[in-house]
Amino acid sequence: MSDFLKIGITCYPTLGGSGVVATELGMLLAEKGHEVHFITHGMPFRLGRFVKNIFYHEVEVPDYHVFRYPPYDLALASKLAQVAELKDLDLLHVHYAIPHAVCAILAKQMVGSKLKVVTTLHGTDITVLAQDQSISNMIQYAINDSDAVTAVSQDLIRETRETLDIKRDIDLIYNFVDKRIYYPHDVSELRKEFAEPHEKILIHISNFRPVKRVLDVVETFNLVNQQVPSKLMFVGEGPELSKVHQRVNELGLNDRVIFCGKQDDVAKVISLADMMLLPSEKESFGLVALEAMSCGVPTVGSNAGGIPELIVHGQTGYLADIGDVKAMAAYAVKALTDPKLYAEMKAACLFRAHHTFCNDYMTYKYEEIYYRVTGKE
Ligand code: U5P
Repeated sequence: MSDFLKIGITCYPTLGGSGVVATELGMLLAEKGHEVHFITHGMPFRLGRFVKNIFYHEVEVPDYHVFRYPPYDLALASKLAQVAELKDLDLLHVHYAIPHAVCAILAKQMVGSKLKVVTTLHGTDITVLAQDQSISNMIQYAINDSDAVTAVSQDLIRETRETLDIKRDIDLIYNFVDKRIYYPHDVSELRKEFAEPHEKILIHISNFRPVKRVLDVVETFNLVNQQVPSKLMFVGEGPELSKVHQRVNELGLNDRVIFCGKQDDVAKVISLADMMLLPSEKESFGLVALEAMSCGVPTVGSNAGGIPELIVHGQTGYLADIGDVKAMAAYAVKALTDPKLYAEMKAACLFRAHHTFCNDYMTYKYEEIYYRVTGKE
């Protein structure tokens, strides 16, 4: 592979696994010499710094009084076509079918078929939107008419095929983390601010939406704390946060639970912890569990969606049925009270994250798809 490509990337720029992975992929592709154009409605979270080969084009949405709803989708399609022509892009890699793949297909129709469209499915557009009859035919069209489609877990591919009438191949490319950022940071001094030496630290990071089952995190922690003195760190914000505050209060755990709010330097925060809790009801991949794994922190999670593809039960963490907080707590206690087992799990986490979910390999897999659809070499 030698030709450098000109790649447009569109993602949701705010917090969330898809935007994080899209941004990291763009940065890795730019480092390899490709020209990467982010075309989004806001600066992607984590893009911030100036990097050679990376360009940012903001989508501005017209807001004339005649529009009852400002036409973001059309503004995006128009911008994608403009940037594709101006910069002679080879392809658009869009994260999420709705609306991004639809907009990219429209842009391709405006620019000409030389422009290719690669769509990555991250979950919500299948697990939530595709169930909605008012929009499912559009998602199906976007998937069937992209030049290539990837999904972040085998489970998501299965669900996509079960939910929609899909006639094409879908490539599996797991999410990844940059191992130069996600590794066990030395936080021994900082840790003293949060926990006594004999205490363990459990952590949960999410957008606190109902699917994350954040109250299960509290219940699991409560059971663990009764056997192993511990602290719980919550990172992120979202709709269920107030319920968490209330439950923590009811259980008298205020001095044991730390609400960190949204954080940027997640690798450092995770390195403070001994165990990640991810009891989600639905999770197409579970990026925070991989981030934890890459920092040498095992996860106790639910047996939902793509989580079992990520966590090897008994080796890099434990899996329990959705809502089974007793089992989750028992697994956490088992690992936290057996230093030999814990050390083995930590080593297994680092090995699996840095080999199976290696950023170099996943970037290479995306490049392979780009070369396949463009016919370049
Ligand atoms: N995230 C942050 N800061 C926060 C909360 C979440 O950086 O305060 C990141 C996680 O580290 C992860 C993504 O990369 O957002 C959420 O992934 P997911 O839950 O959508 O899989």
